[in-house]
Amino acid sequence: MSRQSNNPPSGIATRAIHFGYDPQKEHGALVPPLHLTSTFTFESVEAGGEIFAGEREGFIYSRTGNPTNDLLERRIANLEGAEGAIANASGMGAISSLLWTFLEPGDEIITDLTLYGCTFSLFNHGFTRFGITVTHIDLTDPANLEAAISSKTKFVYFETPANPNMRLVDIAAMVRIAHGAGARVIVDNTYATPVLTRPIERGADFVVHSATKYLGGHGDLLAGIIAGRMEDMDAVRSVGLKDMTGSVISPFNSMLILRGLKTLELRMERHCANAQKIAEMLDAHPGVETVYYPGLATFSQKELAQCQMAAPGGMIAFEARGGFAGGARMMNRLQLVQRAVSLGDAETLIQHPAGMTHATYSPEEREAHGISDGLIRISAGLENIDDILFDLEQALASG
Ligand code: 4LM
Repeated sequence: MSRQSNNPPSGIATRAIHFGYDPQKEHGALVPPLHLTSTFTFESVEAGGEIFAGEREGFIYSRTGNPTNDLLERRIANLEGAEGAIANASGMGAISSLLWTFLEPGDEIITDLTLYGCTFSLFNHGFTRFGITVTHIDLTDPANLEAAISSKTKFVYFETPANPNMRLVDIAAMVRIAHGAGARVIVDNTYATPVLTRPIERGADFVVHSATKYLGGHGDLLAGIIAGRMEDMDAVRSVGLKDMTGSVISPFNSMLILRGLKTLELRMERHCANAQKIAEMLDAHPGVETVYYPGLATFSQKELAQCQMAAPGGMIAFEARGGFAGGARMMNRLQLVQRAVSLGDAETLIQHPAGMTHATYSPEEREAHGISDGLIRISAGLENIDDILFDLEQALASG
């Protein structure tokens, strides 16, 4: 790699590998050390008091900060183009820590029709018990937000692409309308990752992630991320995370995510290439009714995908002929593709949202929120594409 010495590294893979770590400050260790400690010692009572009071730099206890977690947070903030980030024990922990910090009785959250099942449950079965209004509208049309937003709206919250049906939401349009009405925008960027979409660069106030998925990338941990402005991150760390959820990440998992990030861009390239081929095969297959993938010419929001995503992503949704029964028969015949929830792993995964990840919706809610009973979701893995296609085709062929 040749570059001028006064030109800082700017590529996303380079930053995912190097940002925020100087080996010379850690005995020359190429790989950052893992600080597996719950608490930190103070050189004196006075020094401890000063660190607690924020008058002196230093770590106190790993619920409020840990050097390994801190490196992960700074690195992900850098990749997202955010001032700061906070790592959490899970994606649900991140969403809860963020929202519990700011929501008050009487506030409204406006959100899209489609959300991951447990986020839907947190909003509709959790927050609504505490005097918070959750309004679901179709955010794929910005005019709907324009019509619904009011002075009570504190947050506009959405996933893009949405789990599981791949609806896209125009981040810049949401930001323009929300900010005009004094509301702030939270984007769940789990499906896209900062390699494909950087919501904060499009004006969003917060990004959340299930880092369990592509960021970790190996299916061996649970984690979540919140990214945004530093003053908001300070508030979340000292209120929502520290006192309300306590959903702090283990430094061990931070280390695994730091390792995963080194290959994030490479992995996304392969996830996207494999997903494109899978989507094209399904689209042409007589055993398949409809395929939802932003890289297909038939995708209804293809233009938005091209403007907002660097590539169409690694997730696909489809409906098999014969509805749920047809889909289930096909899924049960798979040999290589694994029947499992979660996504973003090396292994290609397949699951049935209505019965699994989105079983938190009632059947009526699923119908109203665009999650059909026959929908099947694939997370394209990193295997050789011919092997994935062979397995899917043999499972579809038997009818
Ligand atoms: C799944 N998803 O879909 P933790 N945001 C999005 C998600 O997809 C998820 C979370 C948050 C799945 C889990 C079983 C868009 C999770 C929640 O699972 O708490 O890390 O993230 O298969």
